[in-house]
Amino acid sequence: MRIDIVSLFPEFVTQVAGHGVVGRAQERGLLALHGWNPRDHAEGNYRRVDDRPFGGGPGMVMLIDPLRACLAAARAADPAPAKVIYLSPQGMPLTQAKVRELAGEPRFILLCGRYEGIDERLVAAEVDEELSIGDYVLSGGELAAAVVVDAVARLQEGALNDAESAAQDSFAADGLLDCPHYTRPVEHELGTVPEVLMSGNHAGIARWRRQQALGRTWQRRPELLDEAALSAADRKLLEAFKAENP
Ligand code: 9D3
Repeated sequence: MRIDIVSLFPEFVTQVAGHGVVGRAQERGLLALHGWNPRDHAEGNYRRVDDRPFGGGPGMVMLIDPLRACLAAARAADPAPAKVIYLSPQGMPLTQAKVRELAGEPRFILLCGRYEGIDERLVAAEVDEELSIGDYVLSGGELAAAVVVDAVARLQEGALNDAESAAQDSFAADGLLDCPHYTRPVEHELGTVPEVLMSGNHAGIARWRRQQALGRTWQRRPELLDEAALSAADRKLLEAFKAENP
């Protein structure tokens, strides 16, 4: 998959994506990132990329033309058609379902705004989708773009190790929070490890983990349970958890 990043700080995104799973995906040829800077497509000695908002008010707005030229250059670098995704606080919230959808595309372009945002005419003419990563204020779209790249890269076939893939299968798929994890030592000043995890009873361990996942989701993110497809066995485990943790 190919992802083009249009940003005043494209290296910011490509650098973040140089480490860990995403870096490995690039080394394995599963992901190619390309940064594009609208400043390189701006005219004049000052290479302006922004101007004051019509109607007044604080902040600056990104100019249409440098962004349009930059998007055209990014598009032309590869013959495959590419959706343009604008990261903005006004976008629909990014979800794992959206991440899965994007992970199946051969390529797409991430458009990052700075200042107050982008001239709305450029958005109307060039943007296919607008995405937010949550209800808090960032200084620009770059961190959000890095989030999209990370989440999408790890879903590319072969990006995760076997162990990482197995963990992905059992949990992330069903929309529940994860169970708690423990490692050595068994006895520690901060406490001991739940008995069941050392029992060797694999069915018992699986049941405990499922119950913890259900219970913690109920405690911390009850709205996620509305969307989760719970079996009759899940409901019993959750009721037992509730009884023990009122
Ligand atoms: C209320 C006036 N502005 C804040 C001083 C609005 C505003 C403009 C630009 C708020 C944030 C931004 C920059 N943010 C993004 O480009 C952004 C973002 C975010 O801030 N939160 C969550 N997801 C995203 S995706 C892009």
